Amino acid sequence: MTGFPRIAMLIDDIVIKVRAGNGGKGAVAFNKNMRSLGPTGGSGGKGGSVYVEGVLDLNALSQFWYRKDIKAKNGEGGKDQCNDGAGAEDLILNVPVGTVVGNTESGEKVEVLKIGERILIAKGGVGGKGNFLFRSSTNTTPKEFQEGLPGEQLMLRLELKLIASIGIIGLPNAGKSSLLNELTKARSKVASYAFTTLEPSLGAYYGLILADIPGLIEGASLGKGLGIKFLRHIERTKILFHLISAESEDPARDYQTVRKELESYNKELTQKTEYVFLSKSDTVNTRELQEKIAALKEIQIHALPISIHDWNSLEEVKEILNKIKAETLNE
Ligand SMILES: Nc1nc2c(ncn2[C@@H]2O[C@H](COP(=O)(O)OP(=O)(O)OP(=O)(O)O)[C@@H](O)[C@H]2O)c(=O)[nH]1
Ligand SMILES: [Mg+2]
Repeated sequence: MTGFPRIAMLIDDIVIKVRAGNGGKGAVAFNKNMRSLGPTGGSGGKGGSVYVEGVLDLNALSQFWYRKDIKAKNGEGGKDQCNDGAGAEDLILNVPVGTVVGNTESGEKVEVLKIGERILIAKGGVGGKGNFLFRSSTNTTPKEFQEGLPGEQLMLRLELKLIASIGIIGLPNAGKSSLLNELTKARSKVASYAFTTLEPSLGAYYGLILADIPGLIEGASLGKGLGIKFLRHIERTKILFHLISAESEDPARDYQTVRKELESYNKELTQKTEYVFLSKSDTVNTRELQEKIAALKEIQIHALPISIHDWNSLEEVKEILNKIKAETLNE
């Protein structure tokens, strides 16, 4: 089988060469009609520019693994009969939101913060003038024309620094991916075993970005399970949604296990605003649910019971999201 092998690893730091298209060459042509002699060479079209655009797909940078030399098309040359050459299409490179785009030479950096946000990286060259534009009263048969200008070229470093507003964390199998999928259009893999999610995935709730983080277990900070390498993805999120499964024998212990791992990784993670949810609330009866909520209360944790099968509970989560969204907009 040919084609691209699947890249299992998340590409989050890559250097590529980017070249915008050159402007097309201006034409030299003359009218063949004996009654109206004169220059008719059209101008060249503009070269394609290169833009980056923010997308939700965290794996978007992997396209550059096999394609490190990116070039937009050149503008077409001018033609006779005063026809200008066509401009080349711009090239749009999809990068995950949260990508820092740096010029390796000048050190200049810009960050792609929003889905659909487009930033110009390399400008296409302007097309050259054809001889029609060189005509004058003193020069009625100009042979002059211009070459198109070259497109900009640069080396770009693309560095992914996740910028989700909310990180969804918890032990494996707590229902993190299911919740992300319910709240957004994301299709994060869901299954009834631990470590279904191997890479973080993103979803957008009306512009608010949620990150589903692979499950954490005791000892993650020492490298157990998937380890903690993904925690760096929530270093920049402001808010955590911490899910504890209602199926758990000891929800308070589950809560503390995850908090301990966060703390071992970086104390700052424990200072973020945290909303705690007792997930899969439909899997236990009301009495058991109350007991588990009470157990969490004993360690000063107010947990909201939720289930993907309970529409009302999801509405409550959405209310929280709406509130966060309103506050984010006011910042
Ligand atoms: N009954 C019930 N089952 C749920 C609920 N949410 C998730 N599940 C199930 O629980 C299992 C685990 O769900 P996931 O969403 O994959 O859990 P996760 O926390 O993302 O798991 P990892 O990626 O392994 O860390 C799946 O079989 C889901 O169908 C819920 O609210 N109620
Ligand atoms: Mg998952």
